[in-house]
Amino acid sequence: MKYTNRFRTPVLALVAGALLSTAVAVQPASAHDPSLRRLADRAGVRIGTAVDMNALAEDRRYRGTTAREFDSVTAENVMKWESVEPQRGVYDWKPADDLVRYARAHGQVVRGHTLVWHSQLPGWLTSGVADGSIGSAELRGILRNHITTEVKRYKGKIQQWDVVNEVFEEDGSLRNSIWLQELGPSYIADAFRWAHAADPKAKLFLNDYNVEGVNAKSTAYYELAKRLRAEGVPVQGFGIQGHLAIQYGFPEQVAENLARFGALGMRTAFTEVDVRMILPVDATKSATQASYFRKLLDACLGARSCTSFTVWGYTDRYSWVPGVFGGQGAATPMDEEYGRKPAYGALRAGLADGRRK
Ligand code: 9MR
Repeated sequence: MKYTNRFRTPVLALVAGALLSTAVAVQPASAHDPSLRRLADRAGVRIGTAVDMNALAEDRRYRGTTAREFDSVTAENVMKWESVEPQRGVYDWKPADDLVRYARAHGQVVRGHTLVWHSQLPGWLTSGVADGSIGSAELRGILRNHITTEVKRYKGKIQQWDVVNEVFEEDGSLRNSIWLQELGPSYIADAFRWAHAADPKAKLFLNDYNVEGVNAKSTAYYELAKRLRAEGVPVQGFGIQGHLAIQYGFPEQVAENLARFGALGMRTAFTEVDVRMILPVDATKSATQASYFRKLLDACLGARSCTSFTVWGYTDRYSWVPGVFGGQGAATPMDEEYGRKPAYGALRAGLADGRRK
């Protein structure tokens, strides 16, 4: 599929704005409104979204809005191992290639997600480890090959890679994944070294949830990053997913957390922000949600280390939340009809206010 930018000329933008405003919008879109990406550009930060490749193929509004509003994209699923190598040695790069092409056509950078994770692994790999047909030495070679092959394929086209994802438990102990069990803790440093060898210019990130504020888990990342960097391991960034829920309250000490990673000389990024709630939506919950988006964005804009702010989907039409958390949802800045919620307005206002000096 060939993707074109429908919003390049003012005339086309007017038509697109009219199309968008026919939706049941909480706040109608106007072609004269500056997009999030334009405001982000002025503020000196990337504004990103996870992209659902099925939606991108099938939904014209989704394609247009993704291009209009964002200057960074992350593959929600199609760069994960089970997607790119569903059978051993049999690769399917098509949807990931499509995203990279779409990004290029629309002047967007790409965040790569993700190389080493305990989840969404291909069945051939997990069953091979479970039945003992893949031993530890072979598994290490398989991991090395996976990282090298994928990172090389997109060399020069991925700005930041989430190299290892979700490797700590809430108490700060290493997650008991097949990687830890089979390879021991050194798999983390190895993964960064292999990724760096494959694309020396890509910025390489650790990435996790529940690490917005200062807590046992984020402190475990801080100590790990400090140690790895002291050992010369190429770890350049800390990705904070930002999956929040209004019923649990806003995390504490977010600014302090960003600052300590910045002090290590690292970049930081919010990589998967969404703010869910117990349904149904009401005005109070929407306002709280908006304030959470704004506070995370302000934390990013207040930290020199924070170079990008990515939402994990921008419309409730395609959000992962209701499928995983029963009775919860409405977690993104636009409703299912692309109507702009207060959360969208909060992002816009935050970006318009720009960086705090
Ligand atoms: O949004 C993703 C969803 O479509 C997948 O089914 C799910 C599989 O585990 O992964 C979701 O994305 C996750 C991301 O890759 C890592 N952090 C948590 C995200 C939400 O579960």
